[in-house]
Amino acid sequence: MSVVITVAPTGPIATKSDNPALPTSPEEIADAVAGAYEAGAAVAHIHLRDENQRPTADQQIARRAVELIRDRCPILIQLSTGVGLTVPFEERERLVELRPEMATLNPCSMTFAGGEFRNPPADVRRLAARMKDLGIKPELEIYDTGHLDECLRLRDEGLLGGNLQFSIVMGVRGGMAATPDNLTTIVRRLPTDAIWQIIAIGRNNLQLTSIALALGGNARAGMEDTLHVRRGELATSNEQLVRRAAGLATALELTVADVSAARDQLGLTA
Ligand code: KMH
Ligand code: ZN
Repeated sequence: MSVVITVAPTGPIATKSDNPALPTSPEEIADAVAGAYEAGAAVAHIHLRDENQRPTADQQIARRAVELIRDRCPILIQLSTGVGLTVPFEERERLVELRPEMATLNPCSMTFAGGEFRNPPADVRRLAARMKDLGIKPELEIYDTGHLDECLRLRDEGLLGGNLQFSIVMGVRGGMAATPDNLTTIVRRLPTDAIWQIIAIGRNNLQLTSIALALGGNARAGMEDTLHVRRGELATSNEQLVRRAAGLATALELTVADVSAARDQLGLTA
């Protein structure tokens, strides 16, 4: 099976003062995604920002970004319904009405860096049901072992179907630390037909991504997860970070999935 690389070009937290190459406008995001697609990304995980770089679920901004990306390349679009810590769930969930191929589903509330990431059980269930109605593939973001159990509960309640797709998120303050031990513990507990990728935030990004690839996982790359291409050196583009992840896969003699292979692996209908 080939490795699906997801580019996460923006995220909800960093600003251009952290890295001037961070794309924040719909035009910059579409440019970054097109470059990442050329470098091997098959999926784009998208957060939007307003004109002050604040995270937003504004439908017009989101629609513009989606249209610009679709004009540039055939990459699969995964909208973040996490959006940002300050945006109410009721605004976040409306992003799925734009009918992306995929969208994130965060199963549990948690401390997130210095803030609170609110995902109340009833809201999560409403969003999961809507995504199921619309045929949007959920990207299940699990930051701890209990989050996996909650996803399995959602599946047992009939709110998730098909082969589940997990993002194992490590290195967020409030979630599990980015260690090999935590990664293997979670991977061992996944359903046998699950698809998974590593999201390794911060300084252990490269090491944990390498381990995940060797264990059979997919990879995420981009400035949402790390602003640096190596210690002390800021990344100059998302494309550069995707090339780095593709290079890791190639060094491990793994094939990088194109969009059609990614569709097959993720169980998306054409
Ligand atoms: N918005 C962050 C708090 C997602 O994309 O769904 C978490 C996040 C998850 O980025
Ligand atoms: Zn995100």
